[in-house]
Amino acid sequence: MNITEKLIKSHLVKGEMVKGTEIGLKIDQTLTQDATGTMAYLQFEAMGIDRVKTEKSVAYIDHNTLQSGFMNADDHNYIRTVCKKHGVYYSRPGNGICHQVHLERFGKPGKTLLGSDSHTPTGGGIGMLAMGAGGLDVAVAMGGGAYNITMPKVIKVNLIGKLRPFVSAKDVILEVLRILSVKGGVGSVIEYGGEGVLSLSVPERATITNMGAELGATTSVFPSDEITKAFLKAEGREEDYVEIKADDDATYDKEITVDLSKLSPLAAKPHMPDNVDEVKNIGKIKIDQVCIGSCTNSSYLDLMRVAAILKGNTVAEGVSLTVSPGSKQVFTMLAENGALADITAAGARVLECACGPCIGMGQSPNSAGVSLRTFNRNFEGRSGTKDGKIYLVSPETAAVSAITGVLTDPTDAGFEFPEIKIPNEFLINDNMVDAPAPAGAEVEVLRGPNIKPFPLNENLPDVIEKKAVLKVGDNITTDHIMPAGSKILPYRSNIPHLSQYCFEVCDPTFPERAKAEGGGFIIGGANYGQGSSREHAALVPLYLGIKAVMAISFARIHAANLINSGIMPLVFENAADYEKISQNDVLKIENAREQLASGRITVNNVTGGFDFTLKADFSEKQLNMLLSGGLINMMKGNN
Ligand code: MIC
Ligand code: SF4
Repeated sequence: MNITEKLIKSHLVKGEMVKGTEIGLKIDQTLTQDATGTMAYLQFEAMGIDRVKTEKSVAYIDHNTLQSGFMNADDHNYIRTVCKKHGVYYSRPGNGICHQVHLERFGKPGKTLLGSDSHTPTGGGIGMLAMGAGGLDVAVAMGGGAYNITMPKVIKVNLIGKLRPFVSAKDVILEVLRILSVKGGVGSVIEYGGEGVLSLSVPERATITNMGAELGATTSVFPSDEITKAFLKAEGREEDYVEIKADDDATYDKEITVDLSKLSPLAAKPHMPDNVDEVKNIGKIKIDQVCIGSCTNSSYLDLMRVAAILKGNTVAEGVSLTVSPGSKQVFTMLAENGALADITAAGARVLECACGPCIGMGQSPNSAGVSLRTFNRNFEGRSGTKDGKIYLVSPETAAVSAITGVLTDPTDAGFEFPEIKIPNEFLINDNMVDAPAPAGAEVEVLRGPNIKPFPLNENLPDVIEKKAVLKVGDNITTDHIMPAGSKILPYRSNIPHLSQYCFEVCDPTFPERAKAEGGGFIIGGANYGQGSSREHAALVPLYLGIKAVMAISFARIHAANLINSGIMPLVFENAADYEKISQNDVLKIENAREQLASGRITVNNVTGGFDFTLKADFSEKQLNMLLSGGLINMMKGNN
């Protein structure tokens, strides 16, 4: 067996390990963050379960840390108290980004982790089966329920050779994205192997599994080996180590080889993470901003290299450099060993340990500004500046370029390569993680006025005749559907307010039009809903009356979120039909319930005067959810 199969086998509670069929997995650990957590805990409360049933559940506060109003602080108080009551550990604001902290302090090889954030696969860096999901699925897992996925294919990335100085883990995942594209991982787990694995430390492996989310993969995983053991030991958790490796005769559905020694510094150009080219080929373009940090590249190793490059230099005139350490552990270690002083002396603007600019919480670039970021996503508008040009690069490329003022290949810029080792002991201080109250203790849950009830759907009607209120193209991200950023993110627990911004990047008139039409259908291209796990990209369309999304294909987490909300994700049987439908066409589905159950839906385009068919390939549970108008309705027994 390969690693993926071993991890699935040891957690299988439903179905059989037959590719393409639905399986249920036992979830050992969960994590939430504050932008998806409020909704997840409201849903957990709605289930009426007293205490979480997982081995460890942790709530992190890392996204909504700009507090320009009462909203975020209210949400944090709610999450803090609801966690205390129900058995969830609470990582306070300032303690760091969920994925970085979870890797350092809580993740365990061989365990499953479900997180209400798409970059949860970071845990694959230590041999976990770590997956992103919508908040409702995480709530179910906290209540002891299984998590359902399609039994994935396994793609092996065979790493050979060793990285050259100034070429790093970010360049590895950018190369994999260049080869496989943002759709290339759909339905698959990306498993890393080969002798090259041995030259990569845990933080480097975690950079790679983290950004595997951009491949659309179910998750990514590395073996758990001596390097994992050394990392856990340095975190004071050697007892959490177990070895996990693929059998010698393990088989894979596909194999690709990446020769680490042949890689050069790469960059993902605007506006997609797979729009990858060599830094050298892109040329020395003038830059306005450099942002170093995010759950992809904010480890001790990353920031020590950055500090060494910056030491004794000055950030170029006209360039703004920000550095956000991934965790309190990283931040404190940099402060204690003096590296922080090298960073600030060079002129960097040091931000708190949080997502920050990655999710548009401040630091939007200037108009048409060029920003180099060590993050994982460069979708249009995500930075907060619609015409901002975001390039995703390694910390080494970012730091060197911040000094030169132009995009610079760090391998031949005359800098000395900083040899940084993973320390034998990290600085351990969990004083910012609050333990839950004992079971049965009286805890008052605080709820601010920003927390509004979440919308519920109705049973699927038998006849639906509505307009195609919006038609969009390929690779629509959840950042298009439900943007984030500093103005909108504070309203994650207020769906009516959020709804005003739905599809703002594509068509700001959409919310008003959808409301005026009493809802309707969305027509999408390939890979609809890629990117984040935010279930708000389903809850808001539900609030606006969307009944189905008809697309050429869907991203995994978003499709699951739509089903959980009772919105049908339907796939064109003949992709060419996508072209034939125009925005505002009236579409009619008759016998919707019966057709849905049959797995195939014929739709009449009333305006165009033709029929077309859609695949409705759902498991029994998914079918029930759609008929009932979503998971919560199904649990309540509505049908
Ligand atoms: C992201 O990187 O897009 C986020 C913000 O972390 C999201 C979660 C969210 O929208 O709250 C994700 O990756 O799932
Ligand atoms: Fe936060 Fe960015 Fe990571 Fe999402 S991708 S969890 S916003 S740092």
